[in-house]
Amino acid sequence: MKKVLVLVLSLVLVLGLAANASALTVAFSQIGQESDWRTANTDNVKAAIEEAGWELVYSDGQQKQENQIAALRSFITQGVDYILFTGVVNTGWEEVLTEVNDADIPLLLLDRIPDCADVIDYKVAFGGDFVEEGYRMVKWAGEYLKSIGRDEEVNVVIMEGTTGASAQVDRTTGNLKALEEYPNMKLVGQQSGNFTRAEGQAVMESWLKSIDKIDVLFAQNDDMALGAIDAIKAAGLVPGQDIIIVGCDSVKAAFEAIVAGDMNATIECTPLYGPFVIDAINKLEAGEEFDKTVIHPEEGVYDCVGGIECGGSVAVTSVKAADVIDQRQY
Ligand code: GYE
Repeated sequence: MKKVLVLVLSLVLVLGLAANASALTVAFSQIGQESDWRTANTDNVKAAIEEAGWELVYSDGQQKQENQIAALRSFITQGVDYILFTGVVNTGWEEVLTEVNDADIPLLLLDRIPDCADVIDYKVAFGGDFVEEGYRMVKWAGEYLKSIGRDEEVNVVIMEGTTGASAQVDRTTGNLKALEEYPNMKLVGQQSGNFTRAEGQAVMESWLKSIDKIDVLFAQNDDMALGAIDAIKAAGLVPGQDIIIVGCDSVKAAFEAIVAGDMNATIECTPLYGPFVIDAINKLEAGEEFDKTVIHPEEGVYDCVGGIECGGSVAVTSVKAADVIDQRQY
């Protein structure tokens, strides 16, 4: 009887130790929930961590840098094993990320890479090629206009994301680079809609009052495009026809708008970072080497017609949204 008891207790102890060794605590400082892309990104990373059996400490920054700084400091106090970080803007992180380094907590940068990345220590940075995405937005419209025989001068507006976020800075760079190749596109408005539907709608409302004629809207994310569509309809115009609308992200709501004829195209930017995070942490745990900077190759462009060649550094031909809408999960 005594022997059995000793055996059972030893087993409990061994299992307990094993469980403890694998139970990592992973903290995630996320920007907020400003868009469908962000929601998909949060859900995907959270689910992957939970599936791996690790503990998640999640903090929603509600679009405020000071909230994110406070969250990072609290992660340090809690002594978490890993920190995942996406910064709402590019600047102002050096002090707190140095504190993370001093606490010896491995840092993984997701999505937006802060300006101080060259002076702080991080294990891996994973993001999209935002310049390429911005380039494709304009190139798609330029080639689409050509394909429907519209070679007259057109007025275009750029609705930018959160000012100072790498997705805004780089998509703007890509937008302007491609505009140089299409002299028939005249830039008549450029303003931030903060990556949200509500601000996208408000910016479009004010443009429709102050600009005589808008032919093309480049919205640096789909949520702003969807907000703008509401404003265009409210002004008695037909979105997708009177104003050609190109978004970015390729969320399901944009596919639906394209299928409904309200929007014309959206550029892919994947939010699905979960598998990458798990792989990176497993490799770090095993002491394996891997690439420090991973830029995700953006795959698709989805639109109302299909067959438009609109790649920049990588060739890509658009696919009709109606043909793939059922496969889109988010
Ligand atoms: O496009 C937008 C989100 O940083 C790539 O942020 C991300 C962008 C995405 O709010 O919808």
